[in-house]
Amino acid sequence: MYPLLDRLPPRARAAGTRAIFAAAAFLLLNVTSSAQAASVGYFQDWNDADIGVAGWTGTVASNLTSWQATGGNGGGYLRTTLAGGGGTADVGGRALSNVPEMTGDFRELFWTMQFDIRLEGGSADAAMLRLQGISTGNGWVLDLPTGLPTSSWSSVLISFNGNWTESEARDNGWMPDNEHPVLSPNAPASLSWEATVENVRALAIRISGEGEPLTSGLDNVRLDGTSAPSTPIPEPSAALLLGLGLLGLAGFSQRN
Ligand SMILES: [Ca+2]
Repeated sequence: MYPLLDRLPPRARAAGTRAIFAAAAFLLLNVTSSAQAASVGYFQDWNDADIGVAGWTGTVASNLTSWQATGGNGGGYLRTTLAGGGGTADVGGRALSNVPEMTGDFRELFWTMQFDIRLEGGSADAAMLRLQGISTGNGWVLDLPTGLPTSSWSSVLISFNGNWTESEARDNGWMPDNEHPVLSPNAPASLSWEATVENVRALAIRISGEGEPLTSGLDNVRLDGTSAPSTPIPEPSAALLLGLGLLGLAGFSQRN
């Protein structure tokens, strides 16, 4: 059935079989590597002893972050307090220059962000995820899908695509600061979506509300970026079939 191999002397036939195995392995390896996605990841649970705020701070002097060793959704957590009441409090805010996984060029990747959040003092009228553009600090916000945090921990999962156009971002609930009902009174004109994701300065989880002090907790923050679904992935089926076929041929030859 495989006349070329069958006509060879036994040693040459064995060498040919080994070569077929090597070719098949090479093809299969290439299929595996081409299917692997580029990715970045960040996780913080504030559980390590004395980890502190781990690079997260507020955005104004009266907006304080502190590490709490217990009371989180497992172990420690990050507490943010806005002294002075009223106004707004950012959890996380601008400290993210110390968290390189949350800054820089967000294009070309599909992002998921997860975190646990709760309100500990005051009353919140809005909670949002904010992408801050690098040139002005302005950016785009998304109201949190679970609504306002409560005294118990709420888990939030947000997905967004760095390849979105501005209209696609709007279709998915994002809006520039200066169009958000809570932020707009103090927000100058915002960057475009494209300019924001091109060079992100910080990811902020922001709670706005009233009461003194407005206090919130944050735990188990996870941000993952993987190859965006809209990015074409090399079609592996041809190489995969060829590799599997060669493996079958080599196995048949060995049995014979
Ligand atoms: Ca924790």
